Amino acid sequence: MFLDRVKITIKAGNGGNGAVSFYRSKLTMNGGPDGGDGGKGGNVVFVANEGINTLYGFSFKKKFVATNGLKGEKQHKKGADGKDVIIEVPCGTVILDAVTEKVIADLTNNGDKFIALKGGNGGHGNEYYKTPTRQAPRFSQTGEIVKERQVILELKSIADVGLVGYPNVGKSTLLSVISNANPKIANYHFTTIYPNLGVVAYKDKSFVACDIPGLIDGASTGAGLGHYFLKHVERVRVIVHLVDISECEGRNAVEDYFNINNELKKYSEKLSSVPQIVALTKIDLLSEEQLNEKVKLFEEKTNQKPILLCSIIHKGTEELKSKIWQVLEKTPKPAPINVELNNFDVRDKQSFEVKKIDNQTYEVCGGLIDNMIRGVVLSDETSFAYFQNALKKFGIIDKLKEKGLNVGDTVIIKDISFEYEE
Ligand SMILES: Nc1nc2c(ncn2[C@@H]2O[C@H](COP(=O)(O)OP(=O)(O)OP(=O)(O)O)[C@@H](O)[C@H]2O)c(=O)[nH]1
Ligand SMILES: [Mg+2]
Repeated sequence: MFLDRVKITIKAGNGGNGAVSFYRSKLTMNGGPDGGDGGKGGNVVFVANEGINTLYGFSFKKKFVATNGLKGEKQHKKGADGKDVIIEVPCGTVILDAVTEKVIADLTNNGDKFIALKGGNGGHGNEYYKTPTRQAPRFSQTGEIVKERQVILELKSIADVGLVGYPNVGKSTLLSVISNANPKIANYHFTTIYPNLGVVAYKDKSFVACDIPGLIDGASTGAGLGHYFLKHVERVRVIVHLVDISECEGRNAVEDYFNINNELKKYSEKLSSVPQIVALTKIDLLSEEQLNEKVKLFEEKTNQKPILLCSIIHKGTEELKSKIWQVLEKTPKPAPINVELNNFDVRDKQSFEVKKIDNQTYEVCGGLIDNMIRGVVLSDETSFAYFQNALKKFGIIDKLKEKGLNVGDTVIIKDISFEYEE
């Protein structure tokens, strides 16, 4: 199975909670606070690995979770940080936000790395909250909770050269002769159902070529299989357009040439502007005289200077490779795909929303609340006082009053609910 798009779930580790602890020893009964901070959660990291060719592995495993940071300990000990989850993907993987479908990263080269989600921060231990006026804080901060997210992995082709043409014209045969690929070859249409990639050695250089399923009339709008794979060809640097000059299937070579180009153009302007090398295949099926006549006609009608190929006996293949290399040398590698969303991992710590549930009940939620609540222990007076102050400071009380809050009404904030007093 060829898998070139898959949706997966990722989650960074939560931060560990800060500890509440007080120093004790035989000699010291009431030592100061010594609760350590919680550890940071692990990150979600994508790494491109040239040893992986497909997204196939993701059809079995679709959820990747980094480990949480551990809680802080007494004696100022910080909790251990969570471990990152490393997700290895093939070179040429584009990562999109599953909600907006915007590109968040393009991992083209081996070793390219992208931290998609950062682990949650650990909570502060009670030691952190010690002040000259508050010598013994009995509260700590909980670790930051990180929500799971979904991303789409899309595999774009990293081929330098794309072989296109009608079915059965000999694309896979050519690929098998010039590269290390071993594609299926047979005398019927749509032998190739998924693109094959092969490395072509040329002098002391090499480049990557791919064939795609044969194109037919209407391919640009979905006929046949080619349409689905045309997007792979959009990023190649040169197209080798194969035309069966023997016309052994009853079609006309000149028409074939224009039809395929038409489909490429209809699919996208970008595709039709990729430099093209035209190669005429199956020349061995014609007599010399027939061949000369057909080639002459082809050249006149198309204004092209095609390469004559008989892949099975390697005729024309060296000339083709050299021509491909000449074009590749002049054509820069495509720029990485533009990242459209730079703040995929930005967490909202500022917004809040006030909802009126009924005449005497209000609820407040949002990123600001999630963050603020981490430092609150209801049973602790100082902690609760801090919470009430924060509600005023951030304008939450004003907003509640605007919505009609009166003394004695109930305010619900996460799992806390209290009666409002002035
Ligand atoms: N006589 C002759 N036959 C060839 C040549 N190249 C390929 N063939 C034959 O043409 C048939 C189709 O070849 P493929 O390489 O599978 O063609 P394709 O373009 O990849 O076909 P699809 O994958 O179906 O689109 C096979 O039977 C090949 O042996 C050639 O140069 N001369
Ligand atoms: Mg094929």
